[in-house]
Amino acid sequence: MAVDEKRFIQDLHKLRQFGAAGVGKGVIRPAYSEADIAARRWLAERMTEAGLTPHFDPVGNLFGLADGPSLLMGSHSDSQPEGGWLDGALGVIAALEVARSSDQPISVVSFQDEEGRFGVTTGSAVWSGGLAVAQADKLTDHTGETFGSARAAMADLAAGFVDPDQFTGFVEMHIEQGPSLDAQGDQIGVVTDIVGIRDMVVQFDGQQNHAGTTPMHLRRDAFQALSLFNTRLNEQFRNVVTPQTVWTIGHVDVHPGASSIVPGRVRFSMQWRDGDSDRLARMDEIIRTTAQGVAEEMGMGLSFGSLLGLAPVAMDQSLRGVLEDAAEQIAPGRWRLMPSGALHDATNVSRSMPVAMLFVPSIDGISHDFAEETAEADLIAGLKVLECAVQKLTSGM
Ligand code: HGY
Ligand code: MN
Ligand code: MN
Repeated sequence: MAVDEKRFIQDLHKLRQFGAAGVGKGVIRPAYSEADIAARRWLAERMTEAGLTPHFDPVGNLFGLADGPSLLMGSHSDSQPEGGWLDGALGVIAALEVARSSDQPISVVSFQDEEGRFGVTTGSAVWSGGLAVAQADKLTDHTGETFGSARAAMADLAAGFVDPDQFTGFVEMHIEQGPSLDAQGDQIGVVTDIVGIRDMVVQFDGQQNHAGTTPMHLRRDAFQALSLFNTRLNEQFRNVVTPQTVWTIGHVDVHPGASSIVPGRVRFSMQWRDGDSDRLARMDEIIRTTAQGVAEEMGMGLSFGSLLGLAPVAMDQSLRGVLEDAAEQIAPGRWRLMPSGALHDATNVSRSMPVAMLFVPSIDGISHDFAEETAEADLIAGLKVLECAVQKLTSGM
C-alpha cells in the first residue's frame, strides 16, 4: 500500500497546532510543556490507529511499537524555545505515515528533549545509555527547573524503558536546517556523518556596584569580562578552526540586569561543534585558558558548569547505501551525500544499532526560527524516498 501524501501533510499541520506561535508556521513546544505533552498524547492516538502499541518511557520518549523485530523510524516532537514546524516533527510524521502504509513491521519514535532544554538530545541520550537518569534529573534549564521535576509531568504516562534489541536499525528523516540543498537546487540529502558537539555554562563573578558612582578603572564588570573573553576567543580560534567549525554563545544571563547597576555576574552558554573530536578537545582547552586569563587580568571569579557533549558519528554504510539507491530512484540527479552540522537523536541511537539519515531542503537554510519552511513537493519527495528505502530494506527482512 502506498503512502498517503495528503494524510501525511495533514498530520504535519495538525501536529503544528500544538504550540502554534509567532508568524507563519512557528511553534513553541519545549520538552514537557503542556503543548509538548498534548502533542505526544495526540501522536500516541495516531500510533494506536496505525496498529502500533504506544509506549512512553520514564523520560517521556514515545514509541509506537510494532510486534516482533522491526525497523525503528522517527525523530523528536519537542521544539526550541522559538522553533519551526518541521524540526523533528517531519521525521516523526513521515515515520508514522510509512509505518501505517507499509505491510512490514515499522516502529515509530518521538524522542524527548532532543532540543536540549535540559541537556543535549537528552531523551535519546538516556534511552541509549549515554546518560544515567539520575544524572539527567539534575540537569537544569535556564530558569533553574530540573529535568527530574519537569519529567514528573508525564509520570502518569511513563512505563519502563523500551529494549533497543527489538529494532533492526534506525532511519531518521529531518530538514537540513542549513543552506546547502536549497542553494544547490537539490531535493534530498543522504547524510554521511553527524558532527560532534560540546556545551557548557561559564560564569564570571565580579562586583555588583552603582553605575553612576563607580569609576571605570575600579569596576569589576562581569559583562566586560565576557566581552573581552569573546574577542580573545575568536582570535585564539583562528588557527584551530576550519570553515565547518562553529561556536555559539547563545544564552547570556547578566545579573542583576538593571541599567543602573554594574553587573556583578554573567552566566553564559558556550557551545561548539566540529566533525573532528581532537579539534573539539583543542577548542575546549582554548576556551578554558582564555577564560582563566581574562579572570586573572580583571580580578574575576570563574566557574565552569558540567561539560555536555557527543562525539562525531558516521552513518551505517549499508543502511546509508539503501537510502542512496532510494534517493536515485525517486530524485535522480537531485540528491547529494552530505554531513550534518545539526545534532540528531541518530547520534545516540547509533550506540545500540545501525543508523542512517535523510535530509530535505530548508528554504534559505533557516531553522530554529518561526520562519523555517520546506517546499511541500520536497517534503513528499523525502517521504517517497523513505518509503522506497523501507521497501528495499524490509523485503529482505
Ligand atoms: O541544535 C541542534 O543541532 C538540534 O537542532 N537540536
Ligand atoms: Mn531536530
Ligand atoms: Mn533543532
